[in-house]
Amino acid sequence: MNLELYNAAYSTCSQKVRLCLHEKGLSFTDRILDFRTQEHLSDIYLRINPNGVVPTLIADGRAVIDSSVIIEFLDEVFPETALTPKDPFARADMRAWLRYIEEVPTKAIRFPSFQKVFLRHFSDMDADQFDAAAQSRPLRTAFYRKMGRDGFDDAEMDASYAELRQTVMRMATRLRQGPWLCGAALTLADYCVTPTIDRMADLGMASLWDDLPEVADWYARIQARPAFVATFYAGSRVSDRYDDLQKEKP
Ligand SMILES: N[C@@H](CCC(=O)N[C@@H](CS)C(=O)NCC(=O)O)C(=O)O
Repeated sequence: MNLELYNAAYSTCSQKVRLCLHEKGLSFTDRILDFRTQEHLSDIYLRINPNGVVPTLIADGRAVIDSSVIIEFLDEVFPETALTPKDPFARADMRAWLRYIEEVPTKAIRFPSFQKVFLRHFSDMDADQFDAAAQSRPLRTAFYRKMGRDGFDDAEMDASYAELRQTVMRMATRLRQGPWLCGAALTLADYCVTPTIDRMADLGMASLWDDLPEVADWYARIQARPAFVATFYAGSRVSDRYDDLQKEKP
């Protein structure tokens, strides 16, 4: 099957898919979209992905969108190196993790990512330019408006930290039985949350799991995998691109 991945180097949702592609040893054409020139909001891309976000997988010419859908699709089409348990109860457990990860940490990590990194590209805009930028995002207009040109308030940031803390605490509880989130085998759930954990580390937030050695150990084991090394190539972390974040690096 011919695979092309529209993605961005440092997009956490793209990293989820790259992790699975590399874990399965699948080759793909890497189609990098430039957020700064808003390639992901161009008419041509919106026809492929009406949400105006990355990633999009093109498999034999057909588009598959949404990172969690894409990783399940890949695991169904390429079941060798299975990343989904066979037992229906274990599958349900893994899917519950996928939903939780989408609903809680994936949303929560956007707050520190935008506050510390991406906000700077919007803070110099005038009100009309900013409103146009917000409106042009099919899925994110409300999120951008909430952020505004001044960033999120303390209550919004505190709520996102609380959700990220809840995530690592839940992970630690599971990893005590481990070695992976869903038990004996690495699954899609581990790779679904990996980019969020890596982004936290990159933004200097690894102290959120200082008291959770299970999470630190899991992250070290994930980082040692060839798929991780291939996914997080030089230039794929925000601290690689923004000099002021260098000091936050672990
Ligand atoms: N539910 C979607 C969300 C994708 C998403 O939010 N992608 C971000 C990058 S991680 C994006 O493209 N943002 C574009 C923007 O903010 O304009 C998925 O998992 O694929």
